[in-house]
Amino acid sequence: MRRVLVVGLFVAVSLLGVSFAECPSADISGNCFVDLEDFATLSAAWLSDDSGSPNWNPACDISDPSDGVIDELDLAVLAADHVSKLLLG
Ligand SMILES: [Ca+2]
Repeated sequence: MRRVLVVGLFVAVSLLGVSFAECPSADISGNCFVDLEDFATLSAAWLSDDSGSPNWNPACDISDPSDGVIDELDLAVLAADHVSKLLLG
């Protein structure tokens, strides 16, 4: 019984690690795809910043490093991840 639990835990942790590793950084919606849903969410937060903008969404601050502004740096990350998915499948 103990062996089954250990193996089950190992498999669960391994699967979680794989699923997190495969999700692109620009996956704002959390569905592991960079698609129009992510683009729409980023668009809704466009040019907002973390100083009190009503449309600020910290999940959209995907530039590296994150800088507290939703701008072309975040859009570039989203576009690169989207194109990467198209080219690599
Ligand atoms: Ca940013």
